[in-house]
Amino acid sequence: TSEQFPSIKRGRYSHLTKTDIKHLSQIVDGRVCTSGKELDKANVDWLSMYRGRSLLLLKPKTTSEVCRILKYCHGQNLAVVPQGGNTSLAGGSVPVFDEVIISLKLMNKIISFNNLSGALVCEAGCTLQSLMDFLDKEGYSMPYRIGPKETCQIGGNMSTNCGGMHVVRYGTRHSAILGLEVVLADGSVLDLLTTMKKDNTGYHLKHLFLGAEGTLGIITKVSIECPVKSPSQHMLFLGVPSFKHVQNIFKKAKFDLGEILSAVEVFDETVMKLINKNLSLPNPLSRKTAFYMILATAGSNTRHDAEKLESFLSKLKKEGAILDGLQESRPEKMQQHLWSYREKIAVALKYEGVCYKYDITLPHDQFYQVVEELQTLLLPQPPVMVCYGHFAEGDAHLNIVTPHLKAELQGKIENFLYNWVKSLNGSISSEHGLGIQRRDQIIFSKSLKAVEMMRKVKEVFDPQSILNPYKVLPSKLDAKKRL
Ligand code: FAD
Ligand code: 2HG
Ligand code: ZN
Repeated sequence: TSEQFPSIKRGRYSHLTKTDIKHLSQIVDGRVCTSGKELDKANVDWLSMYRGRSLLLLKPKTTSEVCRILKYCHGQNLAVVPQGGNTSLAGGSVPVFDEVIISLKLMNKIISFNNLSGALVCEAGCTLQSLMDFLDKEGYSMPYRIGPKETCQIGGNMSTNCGGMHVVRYGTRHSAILGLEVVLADGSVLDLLTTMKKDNTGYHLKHLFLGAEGTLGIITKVSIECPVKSPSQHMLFLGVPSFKHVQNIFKKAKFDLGEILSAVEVFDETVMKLINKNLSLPNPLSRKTAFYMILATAGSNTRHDAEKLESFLSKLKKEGAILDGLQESRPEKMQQHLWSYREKIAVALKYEGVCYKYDITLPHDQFYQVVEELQTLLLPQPPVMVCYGHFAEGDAHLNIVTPHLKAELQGKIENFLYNWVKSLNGSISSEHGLGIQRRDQIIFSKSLKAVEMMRKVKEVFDPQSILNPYKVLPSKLDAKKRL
């Protein structure tokens, strides 16, 4: 069993031999790590919560190399874990035992871009930032934005179906995806790499890989539709007195800013304190408020957008919905300064010690109630608790921060939280996925029938279960226990 997960037994996979290492090294022309810092780093997740014991990291450069790796591992019954930027917040990207790590980092070429349709085709290991930079020069942009853009990769983004800041405008990864090239567990290629937007020929297989967290195949190429870079962009940073006002601002923004609205983010005063303290980013507003909101707009006509924003803001001021605020339209100030307040929250929290992270979808009315409920539950000494997130989608990032791990505290939180989310018909994983961390909790958001169908899908794509084992699907035992 794993030290970290005493209930998980190592699957009946082969143990890596010297012959395996030699063979696999030959496939990737010696681009391997069998010890050292790079391998150590690849064994540990971003939160330093999970540590695997893989003895081999492979760095293929082509689809054909990925095919040969998987064909060999399939034949030898060796388990593997695909790895992108290793920024997963669900422990999905690191081995649980000794799985071979297949890093996509050297598969980082842009293959084509169509300046008329906006279709971008690239290899899975391109970082989000590199694609943003490329598209910027073409007058286009990526349809999503997440904090670790310098490290996360498009293959990882698709595999987690990551959300981020612009879902309100451009939808989830399902909306922009045009096609994928995937290497299946047996080493064969599933070519779904179209650049067409419309194609109803049969089942939409590509969507199965979004959010599959590397359990159904290794994505080697991605084709996505990119929106044009809006010539008129604005950001509002607002100090808001109460959660009731947060809701009103969101509603007004939908009505008044409508088609130009591109982000609706919220965070509470504790988050602001931790940003100020741990990131040396002072409050950009002149007064402290209970909540802060970041709203962004992206349109095509500066004058129209400015008019809309002016009328929107004057209504909010009249109602007392904002106590302070600033508006920014200079691209470099928005990109390099204001977005940092939102994108680096997870980094600011990490300085405080252990973060119990919960990424839950809630009805908008109950978004902040989760903090009040937990504060009461954990009396007389509730730990530091913050809530922030992508308000438009009701995606609440609840973080409970303690200096050290406390299993009893975690048990108490989770016994309440998952049942509460279920009672509200919410989701226990809004955008981060299940990985190893939340796989057994799937049943709080999906029926047993749905889980059974997922297992069947897994069996079709990966009958030997060599791809990222122990992730996403619950252990059969746990599913029964909770019935
Ligand atoms: P990894 O972490 O390496 O892998 C993630 C999963 O995908 C793993 O299961 C892995 O096995 C699999 N995988 C990776 N590459 C491939 C591939 N080519 N083929 C098949 N499977 C693959 N997430 C959000 O949704 N929204 C956010 O706003 C957000 N903000 C974040 C902020 C911070 C500071 C951090 C650390 C994380 C954040 N995340 C967010 C989570 C994370 O960044 C995303 O899940 C991201 O999409 C992961 O990309 P990655 O390349 O790092 O993938
Ligand atoms: C974000 O939106 C990420 O910043 C991280 O999804 C969430 O820290 C978290 O809980
Ligand atoms: Zn998020």
